[in-house]
Amino acid sequence: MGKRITVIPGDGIGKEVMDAAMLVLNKLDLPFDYIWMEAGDEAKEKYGKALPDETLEECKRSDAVLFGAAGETAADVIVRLRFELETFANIRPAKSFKGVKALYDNVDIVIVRENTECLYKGFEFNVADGVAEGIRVITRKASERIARYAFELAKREGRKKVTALHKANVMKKTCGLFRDVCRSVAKEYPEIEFNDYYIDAACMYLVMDPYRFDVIVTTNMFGDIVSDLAAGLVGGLGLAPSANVGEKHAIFEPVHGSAPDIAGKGIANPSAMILTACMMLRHFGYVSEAERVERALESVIAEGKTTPDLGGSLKTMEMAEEVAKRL
Ligand code: GGG
Repeated sequence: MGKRITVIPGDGIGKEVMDAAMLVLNKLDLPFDYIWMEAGDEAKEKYGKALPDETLEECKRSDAVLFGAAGETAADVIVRLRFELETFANIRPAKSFKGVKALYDNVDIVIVRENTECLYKGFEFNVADGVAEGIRVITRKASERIARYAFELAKREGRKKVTALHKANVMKKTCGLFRDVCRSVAKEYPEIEFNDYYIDAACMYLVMDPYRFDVIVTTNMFGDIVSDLAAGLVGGLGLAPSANVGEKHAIFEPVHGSAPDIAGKGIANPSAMILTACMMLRHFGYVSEAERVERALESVIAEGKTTPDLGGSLKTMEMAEEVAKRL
């Protein structure tokens, strides 16, 4: 069945990597209608709103959103979109690629980040001169939903272990609730090993011994931070895709932001965006198409035909063309 996909390139390198991913997607014979919409810093300049109403409406109408990056307006665009579309699970794989110089080989971790609450809810207030407060919201309902999602993902993907990350010794109420709910959901999945760590200790373990992790489940802000760390283990944000999934909607976005330091130079690594498009293909059941693109990208990377962040000398579109040529 045909799918309606809202494409939002956004800001900075978001536009560059989106063009690259579309070059690859257009090589496949897919029944997709792409509706290009605006959001982000530039949209705010133009329309006074980082997420214009027409863009939000189109996202709600679509079967999926393919998103590039937002700059300073990330909270008003991507974080808001996740709330509006109730995409409660943010899936962020960190996987090694042959030919990429990284701290470790054969890392294969999936981070399942709760996407609808925590400090990212945006409940922040200036309460007095020089005093700002933020409210951290953690609920049993959302914690149960994300914990169950993590275990179901582990089952579906044949993974063996789920690790919950929290800081329940300090944030006794919020993290305490999250940890307890994860422990209790774990009992429903005796076939899957479960443990939990404090987030700080987990960061050290990730750097020293990433092989002790398989599926990680954690709250919104910790998930954001730990997924950049995990991306760093396998070669950087240029290789880190993600999917935001809910009951009705899905948003696919690379983990990286708009990268103003390299925007406009044509050197952004398109891999994260291409892998993100593959997550969308899998979501719609186009598994063999996703595998074809992933194999093509893997061979391009293994041959060193990459952008400078991975040691190559290709431009963004040249790397995408290498992938497209192999399909
Ligand atoms: N750390 C990479 C980055 O800048 N990502 C964009 C961003 O901050 N997105 C907000 C989020 O993922 O919550």
